[in-house]
Amino acid sequence: MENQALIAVESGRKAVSEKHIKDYQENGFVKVSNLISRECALNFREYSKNLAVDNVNGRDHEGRLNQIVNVWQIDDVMKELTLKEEFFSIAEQLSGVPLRIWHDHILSKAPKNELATEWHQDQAYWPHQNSKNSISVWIALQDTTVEMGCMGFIPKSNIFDQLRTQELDNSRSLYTIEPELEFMEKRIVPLKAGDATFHHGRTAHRGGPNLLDEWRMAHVVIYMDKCTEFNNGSHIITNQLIEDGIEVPVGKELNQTIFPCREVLKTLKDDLKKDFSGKKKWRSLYK
Ligand SMILES: O=C(O)CCC(=O)C(=O)O
Repeated sequence: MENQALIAVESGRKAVSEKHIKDYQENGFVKVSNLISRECALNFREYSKNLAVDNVNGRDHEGRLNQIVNVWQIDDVMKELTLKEEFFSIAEQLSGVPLRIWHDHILSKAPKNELATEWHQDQAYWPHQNSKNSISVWIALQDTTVEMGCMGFIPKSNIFDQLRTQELDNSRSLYTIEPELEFMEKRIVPLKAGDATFHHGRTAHRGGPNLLDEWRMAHVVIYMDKCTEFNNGSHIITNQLIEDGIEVPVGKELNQTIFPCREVLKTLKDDLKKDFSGKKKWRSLYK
């Protein structure tokens, strides 16, 4: 993508209010309106849609969701969005701890895709220990209504912090694992283009079916605690690092270059060009 014109990331906001922080701390998720401008969101929508449609290697989760992982390492345009410092700062304001980027992903749902991404928590899929505050920002790249497959959340479900992984194609999987969750309130959160939700790694959520004729495009950046350690679990991101010959010691901090904390963000872009030149491949596997 060397000659690709960059898309300016116009931040709608640089900080969140005390109310956002309180809501997030209470419920395990919060909606943040106007995280980026509408125009910026729509520009990224077109760009990322072309990547998703062209991406034959993007993982298709039994037809329900197409996912391109770590796109920021292989595409300079998307990197501008993923590395936006304001998102990082807001994630730290909400979680209240220093963080690192775990990975990003483009999550797209094809038109007339009637399959939901069923209720699940993210954390159980990750090879992490010592990470109690992981947080994802899910940015709507177009107006994302219920009909288009917006996200839904179970407030306070992050109190269940020991659950095993759930099946994304089974609407009852989460409830089978923790029956109490079936009776807890569900909140469906339609978003306008440029709005976002931030959710905790243990907050149960679901992406609805896309009943419309348009692609549903979202860009997601996941942050983990800065002190997160590798627990030797199998995961596409760490498996790939190991395959690339990078050391990932068990029980030690995940502090490799691709997991930047905020202090190194500014210097990162040039370093990454060096580190990843010649290694442009699509990496895509869920969670
Ligand atoms: O976009 C979706 O439909 C699901 C998103 C999701 O599961 C996530 O961001 O963790």
